[in-house]
Amino acid sequence: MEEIIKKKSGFAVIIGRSNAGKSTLLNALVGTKLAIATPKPQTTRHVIHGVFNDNRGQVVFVDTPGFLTEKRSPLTPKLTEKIKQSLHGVEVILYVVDPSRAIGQEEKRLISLIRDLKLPKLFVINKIDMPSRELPYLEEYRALGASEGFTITIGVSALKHKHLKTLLTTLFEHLPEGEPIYPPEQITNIDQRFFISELIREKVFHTMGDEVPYSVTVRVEEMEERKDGTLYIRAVILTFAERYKKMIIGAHARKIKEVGATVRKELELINNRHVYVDLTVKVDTEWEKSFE
Ligand SMILES: Nc1nc2c(ncn2[C@@H]2O[C@H](COP(=O)(O)OP(=O)(O)OP(=O)(O)O)[C@@H](O)[C@H]2O)c(=O)[nH]1
Ligand SMILES: [Mg+2]
Repeated sequence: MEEIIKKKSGFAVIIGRSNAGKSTLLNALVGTKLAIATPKPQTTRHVIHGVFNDNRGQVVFVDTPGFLTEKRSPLTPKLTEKIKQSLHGVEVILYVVDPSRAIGQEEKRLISLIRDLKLPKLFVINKIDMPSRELPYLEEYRALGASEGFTITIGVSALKHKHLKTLLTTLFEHLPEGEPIYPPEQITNIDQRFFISELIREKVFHTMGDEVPYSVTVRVEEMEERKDGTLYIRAVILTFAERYKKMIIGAHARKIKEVGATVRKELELINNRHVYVDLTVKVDTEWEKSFE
């Protein structure tokens, strides 16, 4: 009789301070861009699932907002709540750290959030592709991982896809046997409209650099497939002050055109069809309060 090898499955939540590279890691592990990544803190605002399948089974990676103690906006407590909720019902914790930054209170508070959870906890030191002179805290992080009772410490580069296979192997070792959670053809919980609004937000950050506030949100108001096959998208970028609106639009609408063009190019590559992106910028002081 043929031996039946039981497959494994489970949720692996990715947590860490803002900017540690969690979303970059999710995308790299799943092999598709699902979550946007920018140098801005608190880029991720929603819990995003990314599914990995192979003959060993299925891992559902859960990307979470970055942990930030500094209260920058009404969003911070809401995002912290999302992080806490995302820790329920998971099988493994991937705790991601950035060794180019000092450990600090924030790290300690985040670790204390997971200290009592009886789960395998992988201490993932990201960004090891950076030159060693830019990683002065590497040894301190290794010591932290060891002293805090993490199951194992792994150094990776999400950006350069280094040691991700090792990470996956370790993960599967710590997952229970089980049936897949998502059907094989589905790789995420997010829909196209949400992804497009996130992509626009990412390009706003990339185009603006440091001058734009991180407090920008995007609403896709119309998404339609035209008869000629073109995907037509109309979206509004919301920000909270007139001066930021001006900045996002730019002189002679240069900035906003650049955002539109990069979004269009990326969507055309993904969808393999013509895309038309119509963007406007509006001032809305209230959106953060109604954020859920
Ligand atoms: N050099 C290097 N940079 C990385 C790596 N992973 C992520 N980054 C960069 O770090 C920045 C933050 O990456 P994100 O993936 O957005 O980080 P995050 O933890 O999801 O951030 P939040 O969603 O704000 O919490 C981006 O500029 C990434 O390009 C890595 O392995 N090496
Ligand atoms: Mg993120």
